[in-house]
Amino acid sequence: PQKIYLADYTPPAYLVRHVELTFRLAPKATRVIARIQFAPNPAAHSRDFFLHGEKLKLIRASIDGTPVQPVLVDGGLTASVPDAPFVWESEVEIAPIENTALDGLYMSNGMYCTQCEPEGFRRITYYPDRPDVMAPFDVRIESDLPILLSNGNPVERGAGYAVWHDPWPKPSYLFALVAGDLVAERGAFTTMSGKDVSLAVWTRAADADKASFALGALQRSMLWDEQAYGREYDLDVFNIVAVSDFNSGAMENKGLNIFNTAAVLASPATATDMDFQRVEGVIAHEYFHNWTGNRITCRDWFQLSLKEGLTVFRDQQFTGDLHGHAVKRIRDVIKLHTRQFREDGGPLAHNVRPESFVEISNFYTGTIYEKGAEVIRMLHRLVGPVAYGEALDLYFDRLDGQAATIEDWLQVFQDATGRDLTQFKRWYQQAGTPQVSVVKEYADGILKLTLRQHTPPTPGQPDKLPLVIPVAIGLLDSEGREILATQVLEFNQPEQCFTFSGFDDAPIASLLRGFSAPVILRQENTSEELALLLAHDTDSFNRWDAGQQLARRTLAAMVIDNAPPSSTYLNAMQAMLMNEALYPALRALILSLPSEEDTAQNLALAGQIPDPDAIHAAHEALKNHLAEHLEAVLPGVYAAMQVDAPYSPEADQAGKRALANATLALISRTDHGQAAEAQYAKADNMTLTLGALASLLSIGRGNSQLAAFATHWADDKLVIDKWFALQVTEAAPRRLLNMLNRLTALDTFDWQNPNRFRSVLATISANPAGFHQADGSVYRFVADWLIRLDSVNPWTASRISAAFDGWRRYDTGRQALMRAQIERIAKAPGISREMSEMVGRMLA
Ligand code: B3K
Ligand code: ZN
Repeated sequence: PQKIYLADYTPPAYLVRHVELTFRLAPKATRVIARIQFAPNPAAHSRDFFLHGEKLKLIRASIDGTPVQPVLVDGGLTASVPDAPFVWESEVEIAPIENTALDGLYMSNGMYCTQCEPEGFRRITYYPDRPDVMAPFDVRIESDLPILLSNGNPVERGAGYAVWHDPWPKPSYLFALVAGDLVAERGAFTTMSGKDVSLAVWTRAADADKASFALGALQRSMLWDEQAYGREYDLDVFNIVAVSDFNSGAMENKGLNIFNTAAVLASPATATDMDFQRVEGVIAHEYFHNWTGNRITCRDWFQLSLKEGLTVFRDQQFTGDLHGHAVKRIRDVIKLHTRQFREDGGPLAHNVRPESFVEISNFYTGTIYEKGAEVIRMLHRLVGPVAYGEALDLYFDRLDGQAATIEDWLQVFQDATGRDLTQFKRWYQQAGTPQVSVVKEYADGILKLTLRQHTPPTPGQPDKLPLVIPVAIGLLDSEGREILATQVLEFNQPEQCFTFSGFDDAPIASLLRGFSAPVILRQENTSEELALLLAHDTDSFNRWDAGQQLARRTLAAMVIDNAPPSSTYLNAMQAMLMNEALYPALRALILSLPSEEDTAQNLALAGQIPDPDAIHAAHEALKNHLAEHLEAVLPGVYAAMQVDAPYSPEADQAGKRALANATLALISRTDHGQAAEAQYAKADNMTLTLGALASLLSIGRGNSQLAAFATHWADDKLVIDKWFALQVTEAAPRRLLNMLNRLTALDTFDWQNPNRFRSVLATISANPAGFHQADGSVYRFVADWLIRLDSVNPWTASRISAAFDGWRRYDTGRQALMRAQIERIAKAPGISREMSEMVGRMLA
């Protein structure tokens, strides 16, 4: 397959001044009539006229009203056109009902909907389907379905048709259309300049009771973006539609966001606290794209992080502002560690701004999203919030209505702050997670920290240059009192010393506070120092991190040396758990062990070959030790976390439930599930129900509850997704294959639905010891299903294939077994371009 290079970018030959689309909807034969005003682009290097098009049946085409016979070529068409503005008209036929890839215009449960990002619009009509071609759209939808929606503002509604007008020039990837039998949860928002906006969240009638939270989240997002970024909404309406067949979480189409039901529907009975928070976060994220993504878009797909990194950073700020920054930061860093660090350390590592790709759809990754957000967070920290705000104002002023690049983004920061960002830019150009080692020396009242940075080689990038790494640091005395408040060291050399003076005693350094840079910090702290940081650091993030480091150490020693768990760790956990000054959500996070994936990464970093069985055994053993060590105190903490008030997803209550569930998981290890059974029986919300069920399954019980749960929720797909996923995560590793075979044989395993497929297949990596069964049986199972799904839905299949990206980390036996499966996928007949790029990179 053909690779595309950033360096080969050329401006479009023709610009589009206006687009008019008419849709005559029919499941098997939808007609799309496009009338497009083209004009030669003065900045273009060529006059070649090329329109993308895939899986389209061309009925007719004309230029300035004269019928033409375009030349159909691979991936589109060409035609000879005037060297002056002209009108292109075409009519094509497509079959939404046959579109199982869920890319372009497709049908899901009787409803038409679209997904165009990144390159789905070319499956709707012939068009220059690239983000730097922006145009206003007028859309007419003809259908007897009751609800007909598109981008922009409604213009006209008559029997069997609706007309929409989107005045804001947009790239084709932001086009959207929905037609179906839907009901609305309606609301309103008055913008800061006094404009009234009608809001609606559209669902199937059966889900009407699960839309009000999303509507509120939208209103909170609109207000926050005005207050925090001065960004006002720019249309008369804002529509959100829930669809159950959807490849990703949601899509920011202008004025018409389309959401996976999983990222928009929520009610206390069916959604967990984490689901509520996810819904709010995704609603915010998509809404924030209206400015960072839509008004200012990407010049080309290499710049994807320009909109995604920034918008993730914005949604992180939003959630932090609303519900507390420390907990949000910890959760984000956990995700970064498990998803992005793993990617960055393996064959799929790539730059935040890639320089080449075969299929851009393979780059909706932790690196583009989460590392991209980390890079902006570092910039924010380096320049400070005030300068950041000025730079963003300049960004919106200067680039509104344009398709921009990472260079444009960095330039506004240079212009607003006078700072030279040449070295900082390497964060966009260099893959891999930097490792920072710290040597501390103390003498005569002076603390000297020597920092060294090193980024390991990644595919195609053997040598790395030093990065600008903001290291937030504070110092504590031996009693745990803060003697130096947070300051930021700018660490930009391969090796650099920083000194601090005026101490009576050796201070304890709290480094990388708030996780100030996406690096792996290697420091030789004693366990006592970590325990002190855990107990006293003023930085909540580093308290959590100190607990994780203690856990990592004890887990590593348990795996490698069969050591008993460290009593420092167990005692520190007890003290922490009993500390009522620490809010429950934080205690729950500190009490939770790092994931088995984290332990595997950690061992690999230490030069060990991770043994998934030994890692699993150590995690189980440590949980059992914790359960015994804390046996006397757990019930008291658990009891104190019971909430009497009616359910609310707010942080206070959610934090209590998080700690209730975390303590329940440990209590279940010594009480044979009694407390969990009781919690299950009386729970009136999904958080406690699922927490109880997870506890029961993790100790090999809960079968009757599981059966009752399935019956009770049989009609709710999202809840049944949880039922599938929970059994996969909690299965004993040796029983996983049986479980997988059983689950995928059920009638309810509707494998063409991405959520259902993921609930089983993408959840397997949350059970690493199960996935890595030494006989390779689960590898084979996953590969079989990936090959099967790839033939109908390459996007979702190729995402999940990343489950194999760690294959080189393991013993030669497992390596060979995994490699064999990756090769089998590569050779499977008819494999998609998406999948073939993924497996190719993994084998390279
Ligand atoms: N921009 C979309 C990504 C859709 C990818 C689909 N192939 C969602 C988001 O990041 O907001
Ligand atoms: Zn996004």
